[in-house]
Amino acid sequence: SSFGPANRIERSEETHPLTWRLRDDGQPVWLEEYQQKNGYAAARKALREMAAADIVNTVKDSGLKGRGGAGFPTGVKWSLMPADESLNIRYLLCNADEMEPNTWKDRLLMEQLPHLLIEGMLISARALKAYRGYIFLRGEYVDAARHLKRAVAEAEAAGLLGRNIMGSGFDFELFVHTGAGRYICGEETALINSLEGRRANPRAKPPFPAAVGVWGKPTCVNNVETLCNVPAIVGNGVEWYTSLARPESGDHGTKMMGFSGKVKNPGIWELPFGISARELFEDYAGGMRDGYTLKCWQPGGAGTGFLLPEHLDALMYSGGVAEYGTRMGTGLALAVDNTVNMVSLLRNMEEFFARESCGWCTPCRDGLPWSVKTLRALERGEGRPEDLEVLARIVDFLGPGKTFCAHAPGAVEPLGSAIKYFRQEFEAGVDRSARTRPTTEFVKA
Ligand code: L3W
Repeated sequence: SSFGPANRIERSEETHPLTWRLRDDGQPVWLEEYQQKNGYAAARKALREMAAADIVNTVKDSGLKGRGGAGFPTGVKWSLMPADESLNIRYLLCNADEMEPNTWKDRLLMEQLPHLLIEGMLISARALKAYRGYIFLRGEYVDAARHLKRAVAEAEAAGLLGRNIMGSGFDFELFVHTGAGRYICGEETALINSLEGRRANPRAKPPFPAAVGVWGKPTCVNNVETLCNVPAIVGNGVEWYTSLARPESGDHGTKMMGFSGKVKNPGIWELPFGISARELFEDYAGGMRDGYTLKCWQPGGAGTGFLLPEHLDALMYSGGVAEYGTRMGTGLALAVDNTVNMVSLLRNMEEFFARESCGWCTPCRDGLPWSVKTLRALERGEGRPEDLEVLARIVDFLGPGKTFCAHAPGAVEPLGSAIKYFRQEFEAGVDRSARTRPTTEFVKA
């Protein structure tokens, strides 16, 4: 189980809206147990007692923000769905293509609490007047697929999915769709293309999916963890929800946060927004294993920037991490230890990003392999004197706003920060006897 005994923390319904129903043995919570633990009570309230607009407003007031890495306000996204009821084909898509390196929070939720996601989708679908939903699941998540499919069947048999759910007159069909293992499918418009059976190239935005989504229809795409927040918000109310985060935090509710790398106790915990990264690292992850020291860390996935040990003062919420020049991302942090060479680490990361580029935009398609080639040369000690300048230009060329999607900006954020903090390690790979290449070679490549 992802939540091994070492990672067990006190959890209660009042403080842990996502994880309080987890079993200590790591086994999935099936329908009977989920209902014994108050499961589907929020859905009953939403379907029987609330108008769709009330649910949207409740989620808006809660301040819930997307948990996939970008943090866009969920209620705002929901209210962008067209109000015109005659457009009655609209879709709710759950983005469960979790493939961010070091990130496995959605996997844990789906494997162990499949009904929480189904309940979250049911309430959200009611709010959005979507009669059909898809969970677009990372292909490698075979246990999650098995558990979700069984849970969907349980829910259908119990009248919690399908026609006239709970006698409310609301119909909702839910499908589990497994992807074929591409990182880019997690980008929402690539996900839409893939679901339609097309190649997973991101589409230009706007139009946003709310206007033109899957099969051209209004579509809302939300991350697994985001949707899992909805039942508790609707069930327990906005006032309770907004009291969960630490007061200094600008984000509301709790977040699945974690640490991996050579820490004593790697794991994932549901924690209030606004705890410090130091608390996460020391109190939960237990600090570094004996014999290792912390060299640097990433707050939330491969696409977030590196920070130094002194930056552990950062508070884990979007504004708190932004103060240190990067993003909270998925909230699943990585500890890099003193034995790791940054050039090798970045070469490994950029190989991943280059391989996963869809190849549509030129800066991403050509820039990422070029960064890999340059990093490989530096790693061998055969770098050219101008290679740091080449990497700096790649970081600039692939930065925000220059490509259709966030893949390239995410790929160069760790590279730019690694060069900023560990420049000497990159410079050490330069062969000073090498001839300077003409700068035009970069442009031609
Ligand atoms: C309507 C507008 N909707 C934005 C919506 C947009 C999307 C959401 C976020 O990238 C990040 C990336 C990775 N009208 C809107 C609007 N929206 N403006 O808001 O959009 P955006 O463009 O800010 O980001 P994104 O393309 O969703 C996601 C980072 O996440 N990341 C990767 C995570 C990967 C996983 C995973 O594998 N599961 O979580 C980590 O940090 O770098 O920055 O819905 O439509 N004007």
